[in-house]
Amino acid sequence: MTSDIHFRGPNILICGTPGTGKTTLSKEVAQETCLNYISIGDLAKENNFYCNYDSELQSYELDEDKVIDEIDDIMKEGGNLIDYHGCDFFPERWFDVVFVLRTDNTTLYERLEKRDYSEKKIQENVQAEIFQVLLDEALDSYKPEIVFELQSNTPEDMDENLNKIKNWIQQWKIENKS
Ligand code: DAT
Repeated sequence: MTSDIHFRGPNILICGTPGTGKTTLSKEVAQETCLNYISIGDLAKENNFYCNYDSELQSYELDEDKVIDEIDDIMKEGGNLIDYHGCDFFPERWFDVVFVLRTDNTTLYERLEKRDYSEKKIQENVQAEIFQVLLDEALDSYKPEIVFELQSNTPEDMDENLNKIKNWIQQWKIENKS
C-alpha cells in the first residue's frame, strides 16, 4: 500500500547525480503516462526559490521550504513525477516510489564535460556517483523497499527504465484500483 492516499495516481521521484539522465527519462515517462512532470530545478528557476549562490560549487542553494510550500497541495493529489538530483528534504509521505539513476564514471564524465561545468564541478559529481551518495541519501530518506536503482548508461538502458517505470505504474494502479 502507499504511504498516503493519492487520487490521481502515484507520485514518483526520479533522482540521481546530475548527468545520469533524470530529465530525459522523466520526460519520456511523462509523455507515455498521465503523470504530471515537475522539474524542481525549473520550478526553482521560474520562481527564484533560492537562498544563496555558492560560487565554489557554481550553483544556487535551493530554498527547500518554498519548494515544498509551492507544490505540497499538488503532491497530496498524486499523479506527479518529480525530477531532482537530491531527495532528502522532500516530505517522505510524498512518494510512492523512488528511482535512483546510476551511471558509470567514464560515461558520466563525458556527459558532464559537454555542459559548461568547471573541472572541479565535474570531478565532484563523478566522485559523488562513485561513492553512491544519492543512492544512500534515498535509502536513508525512504523505506528501502520503495527505492530502486536503475542503470542509465546506454539508450537501451533508457528504454528498459522507461518500461520498468511504466510497468510499476500499471501494478500500482491494480493494487490501488485507481
Ligand atoms: P540529468 O537530468 O540527470 O542531469 P539528462 O537527462 O540531462 O541528465 O542527461 C544528460 C545527457 O546524457 C543528455 O545528453 C542525455 C544523455 N543520456 C542520459 N541518459 C542516457 C542513457 N541512458 N543513454 C545514453 N545517453 C543518455
